[in-house]
Amino acid sequence: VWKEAMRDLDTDVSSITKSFVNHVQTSLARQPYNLDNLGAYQAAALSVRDNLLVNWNETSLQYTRKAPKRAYYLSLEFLMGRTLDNALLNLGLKDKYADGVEQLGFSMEDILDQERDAALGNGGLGRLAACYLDSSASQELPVWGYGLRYKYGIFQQLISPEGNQLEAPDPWLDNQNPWELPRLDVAYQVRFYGHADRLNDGTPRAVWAGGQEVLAVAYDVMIPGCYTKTTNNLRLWESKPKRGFDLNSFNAGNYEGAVESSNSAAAITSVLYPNDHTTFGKELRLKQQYFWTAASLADIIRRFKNIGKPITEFPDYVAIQLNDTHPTLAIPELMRILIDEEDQPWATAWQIVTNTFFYTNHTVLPEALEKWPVPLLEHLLPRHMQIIYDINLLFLQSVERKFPGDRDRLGRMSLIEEGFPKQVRMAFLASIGSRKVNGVAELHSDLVKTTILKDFVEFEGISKFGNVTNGITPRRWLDQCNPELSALISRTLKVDKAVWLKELTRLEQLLPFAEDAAFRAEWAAIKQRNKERLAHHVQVTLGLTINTNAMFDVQIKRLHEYKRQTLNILGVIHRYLTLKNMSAAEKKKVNPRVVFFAGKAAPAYYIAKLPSPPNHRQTIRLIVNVARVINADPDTKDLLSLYFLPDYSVSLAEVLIPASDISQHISTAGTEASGTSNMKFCLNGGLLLGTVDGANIEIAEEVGESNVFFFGHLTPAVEDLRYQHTYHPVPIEEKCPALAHVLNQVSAGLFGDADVYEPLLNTIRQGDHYLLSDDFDSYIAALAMVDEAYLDRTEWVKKSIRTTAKMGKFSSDRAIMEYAESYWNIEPLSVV
Ligand code: 26W
Repeated sequence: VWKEAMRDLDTDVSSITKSFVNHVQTSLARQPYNLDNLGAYQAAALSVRDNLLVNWNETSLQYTRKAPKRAYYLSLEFLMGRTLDNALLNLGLKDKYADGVEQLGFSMEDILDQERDAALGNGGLGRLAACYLDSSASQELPVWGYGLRYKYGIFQQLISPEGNQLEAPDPWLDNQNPWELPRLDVAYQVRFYGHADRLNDGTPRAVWAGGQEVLAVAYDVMIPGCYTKTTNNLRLWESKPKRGFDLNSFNAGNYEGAVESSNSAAAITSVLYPNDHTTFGKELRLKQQYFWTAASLADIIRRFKNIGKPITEFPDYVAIQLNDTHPTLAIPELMRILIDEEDQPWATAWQIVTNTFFYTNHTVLPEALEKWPVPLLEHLLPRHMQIIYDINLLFLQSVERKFPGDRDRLGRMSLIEEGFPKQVRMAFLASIGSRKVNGVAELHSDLVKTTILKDFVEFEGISKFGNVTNGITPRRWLDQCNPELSALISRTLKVDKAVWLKELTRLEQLLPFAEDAAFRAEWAAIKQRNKERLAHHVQVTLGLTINTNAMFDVQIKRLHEYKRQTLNILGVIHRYLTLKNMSAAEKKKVNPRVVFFAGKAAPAYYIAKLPSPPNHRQTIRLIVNVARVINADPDTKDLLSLYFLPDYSVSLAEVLIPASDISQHISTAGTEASGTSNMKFCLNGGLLLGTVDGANIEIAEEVGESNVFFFGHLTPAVEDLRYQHTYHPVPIEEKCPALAHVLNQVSAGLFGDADVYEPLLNTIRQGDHYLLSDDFDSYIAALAMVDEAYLDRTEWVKKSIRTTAKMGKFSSDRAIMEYAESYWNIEPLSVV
């Protein structure tokens, strides 16, 4: 009876409508006649979820039966975006569902638009984790993600009329989340505070007791692979008080106190920290990190123990990837479990640990390198602090043996940084506790090896340190966001998308079609329709009318000084001033340009607590006010307009990226570890204007330098230039008159609010850490080359086609297979 009842779900259109209506009537308890789009979305999602669950169960069963080595991706951020469209496409059911809902009187597009983004991440690091989950499932790899189920994701950004960023909470769970399964039966206790007492019985054991215990409860999110049954799991932890409230206080009549403790437990997973590239040192953030790593490890160990192998074989069955240093506490936590609970000798435990973990670094910016104050760690996690001290002692002894008497080196390499207070250097702990360490693009990995981890390379040998260039999933970032281009590619390659979406280097076969005029016309027409789709979106959401005959020039990413949105806006002002001085005849030769910005800046309440608050909030304000002036100027507005689109998100990126002619990736050389949106634009046939930085370099290697627009100083020059700025400053009027003129116009109040911008402008006039004054002239020259190239539209479209054709390398399938083969040593497992 079971067998008969358990056959796969039916996926013909009539079964789909039946399942939809069934969910409307039962799961949602609603009447078909008053069902709105939101209800329809929920019913469609629940129906699709039924399909995912069947595959998800089957996948889990296979993993349990075959007990392959598995990998776990620990990330404090998963920037998933919307799920319904992606799930439909990966299941190959989009057309049928579109048919089904239409028969019921709904439009697929409207239904998809009801979904809120799952925005449990800040930017690049979180979206990379989401792409890697998609690729793991699509490549049939036994990989699970572990993260936190934040009640509030990244804040919603509003822009006030004056151009100030305002932040509002992101209550993404308010409408219920059909994509998660609460697993109230999967729960672990996590301890904080208390005291740790060494047993001193000849073993390294200690007992950690007292303090506060919090419950971690699992929520599972299904991760469907593309055209495969494999459906992996993303397990997110929610914090809960161990008891509903504190019984002692309750009995003593202290009702408020009783609820307070329950609030403090729930607070752990209440909100995603909106910090990107800046450490904050907040106790609650450290609590999040430990809560999540402890629950994840407990879960992984429990699963391993079910196989019935001795604990020494742990690394033969488990690989754990640390996504940046955020989960580094997993290293002392696994040591604690092995020593205090499994009674292993120190050396055995350390052997297991250093064969289990892998660490990816995502940035070399000093302000982003995590350090935790020793007193805070001692208070919150006393046993872990002991273990970190022990690791450090043994480690420094081995350094001393290799480099006798080199005290400077010991100081540099110590896990503990001297100072008031002392701090634990998490990147060092992650490095020595891992089997391998990698950066995320060739240049960045070289910088990791020659700067922040130089001493560690000298000590442990170069072979431990590698590179895995980032990738993006072509499912979301081409097939889903640009369906017309996807269809054109399938028609042209004469192969189903199921094939090329999983073997992206096949795009190379598009190259000869760059010479085919009919193909170029189709290619260009699709870009044009994507521009109109974006214009329509902006019209509907913001009430603004955009000139779709213009070149679309896009910079979308977190606001940060090193990403140099300021360089871009100053370039726009330069263009505006140049246009203002042009004769009517000269203007005739100019191609119209629309410049788009989007991105969130770190919130004010958070910035205010930093030692030297960065100015990117002023950059937003400048962009908005420049837009106000330029877009209203009858002399220029047909040739240049500017938009700051509020509340950048994965979903907004899906509309912006396919519409771009040129996108900007203009970080100071050596500062952007990789960048991944650069890959997304190029995959969609947008050309790249950028510095010789991060993955831009490898993109140019693939597509050819003639198809990208490079400018600016190179990484080796940066240090010297900064030295010049500090010790031999040259007034900006002398060094870069064009830039000086632009700055002076802003200071003079051309865009209002003159004094508001002074601090921002002064960072360029004095110090200029990110070298805007060094790169401005070559930036303007590169922009002119873009203009020039765009005038020859045939050649431009050829470049666009060639760019897409050569993007195969940047599929996250390639990247995840590199991790699987060269790092984790895991293999694909087919679920049939
Ligand atoms: C603790 C404060 C903090 C928070 C987040 C420091 C650093 C981070 C992240 C590691 C920042 C980040 O997202 N880095 C980006 O990672 C992407 C994926 O590898 C790269 O493509 C980007 O270049 C890099 O900036």
